[in-house]
Amino acid sequence: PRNTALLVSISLIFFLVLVSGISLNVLRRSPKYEVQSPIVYSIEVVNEFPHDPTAFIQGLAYVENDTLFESTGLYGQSSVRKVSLSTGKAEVFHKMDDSYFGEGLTLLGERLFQVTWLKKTGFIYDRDNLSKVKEFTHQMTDGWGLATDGKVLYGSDGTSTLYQIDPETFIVTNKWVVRYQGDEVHNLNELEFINGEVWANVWMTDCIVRISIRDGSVLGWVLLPSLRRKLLGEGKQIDVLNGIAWDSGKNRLFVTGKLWPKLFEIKVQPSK
Ligand code: DDQ
Ligand code: CA
Repeated sequence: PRNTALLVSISLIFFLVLVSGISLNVLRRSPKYEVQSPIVYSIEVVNEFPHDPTAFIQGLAYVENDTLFESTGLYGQSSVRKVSLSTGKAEVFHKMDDSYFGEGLTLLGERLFQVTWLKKTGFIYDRDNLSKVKEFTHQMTDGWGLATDGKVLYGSDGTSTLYQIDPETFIVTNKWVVRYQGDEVHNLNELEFINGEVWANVWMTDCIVRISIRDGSVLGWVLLPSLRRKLLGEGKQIDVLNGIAWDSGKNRLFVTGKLWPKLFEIKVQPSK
């Protein structure tokens, strides 16, 4: 009986050592944050278009026929515009009420959706004449960026959260905290839905972050410092990079910024 007790205790200790060894190993192999290896992309300018240097761009969307929709900010100067790509001129112009600061804008079906800074009020416009059709209230903490996959809306509010929003009820149907190697990516601003990903300008940086809507993880960083530098080098009085638009028909990517006299068509490639 003494031998049996000894044998049982020895096997028990052996078993415990084995189990803890295995679990330690497992722990070591699964760190708290999955180590991601997002790709860094650089850009190449393939086309330059003239752009209104007085437009404080807060929302940008491409639709079809070389036509863009733009939302501009600043109190007293906020607007929604239907703009010709080649001339940069507004073909249709809607001046917003002076108490609103225009922000993200996107076209879903026949309706243009826009959010506004420091207010939870958004607007829906007719895509042809830009007349106001409706007002809505959203559930984000603020209105910054807006995009769509053709079914639902995606929104940002300057935090690290990306929201999925029902375009009929404006209820938040999903949300993700955007993280890069465990750290939150704050200041998510103008958005664009591109091939299943959401791309976001990070406010006050020359970076666009590519976000997975599977889990909010960062799929890549697009670095664009060359654009703002080029314009500053030309002595232009400009603000930050802001505005991404995707032409899904011709796979063209457009970017511009606040008070930028140009809109660029760019290609992105993994940087070496
Ligand atoms: N947001 O784009 C980050 C959401 C808002 C930016 C608001 C910047 C106001 C600047 C006012 C400058 C006056 C020339
Ligand atoms: Ca956009």
